[in-house]
Amino acid sequence: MDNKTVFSGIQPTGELHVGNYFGAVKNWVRLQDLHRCFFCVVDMHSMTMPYDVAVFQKNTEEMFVSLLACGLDPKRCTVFIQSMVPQHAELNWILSCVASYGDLTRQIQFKEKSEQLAATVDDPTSGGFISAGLFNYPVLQAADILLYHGAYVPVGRDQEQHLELSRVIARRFNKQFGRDYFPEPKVLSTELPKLLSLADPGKKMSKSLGEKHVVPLFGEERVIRARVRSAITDSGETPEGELSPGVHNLLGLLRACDLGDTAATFENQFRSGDRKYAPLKDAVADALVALSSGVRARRAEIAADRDAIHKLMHETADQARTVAAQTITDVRRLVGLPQR
Ligand code: AQP
Repeated sequence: MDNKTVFSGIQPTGELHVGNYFGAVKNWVRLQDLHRCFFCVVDMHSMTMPYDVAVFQKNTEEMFVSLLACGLDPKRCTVFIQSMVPQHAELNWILSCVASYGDLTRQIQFKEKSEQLAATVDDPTSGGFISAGLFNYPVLQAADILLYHGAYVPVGRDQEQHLELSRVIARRFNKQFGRDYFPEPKVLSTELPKLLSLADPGKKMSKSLGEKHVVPLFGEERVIRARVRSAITDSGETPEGELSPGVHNLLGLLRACDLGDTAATFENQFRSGDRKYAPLKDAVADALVALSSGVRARRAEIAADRDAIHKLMHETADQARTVAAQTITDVRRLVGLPQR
């Protein structure tokens, strides 16, 4: 274990899908023995899109439990809920005054999500409303990371642009306030940094695309098998000797499930023109069902003791708050705010 800090977060916008798992969470489990790690359920980030209060509260707790079920161990890392550590919001404001408006306007996620919201103008609930919070999202993300002096941030490819902005913000803060106070955080990628939707391999697997586009990590066996069986494998345009994006995606899933030899055998068959889609889909479905049944059993065990979960949520937030409070004391001094 070295003294570098790892920070990463996940939104409680719904159930964990295998893209989240292979793009981020699997790496978190590995890293907890290598570095000082903070992993966070970023509930304040989820407030940037329209939501239902009761569902949101339930999802936040469920995401906390799901991360424990995936193998995050509170004895080896700090796994906590963002809004229970108020220093995230405080540093967010201070860094909002360091981040550039122009940089924020160039963030692809803001463009995509605001377009998505603008298209809901006829929806009586959302009415096309786009919050300032959605625009400011990457600043809060920079605050999350820098509050713990995060040096490494294990995320999927979709977050790389935000991470670059966190680096710019850290650099500008250091320059403006005359010290190398914050490290410039670096991305740590997994072997599967961008899992594509099985239903549309032209797009990233993403909850907001709709149910059929995701394979839920804790899904029931029949759901997982049905989603894999209906995966788009070939549009009939793949030249001899090449792999279609759908097949490439399924092979990536096999490799991520530690079945590299099986993936290599299928790859050779496909490249030689022997394109048998059903056995490939069966192999992927079997691997995902095996993964899912293990974490499902573990989640059920943890979820059975709600009092223990609530106690743990408070204990881990206390640990995070101790570190965060020290950073805020330093930052307030550096930027010229009075000490409390
Ligand atoms: N398809 C993916 N492949 C690899 N990594 C992915 N991640 C997300 N999708 C993929 C990574 O998962 C972590 C948590 O991401 P998040 O909290 O931003 O999750 P999300 O935004 O809820 O994921 P979705 O499904 O894409 O949601 P929507 O549709 O709401 O945006 C991050 O490290 C992310 O990179």
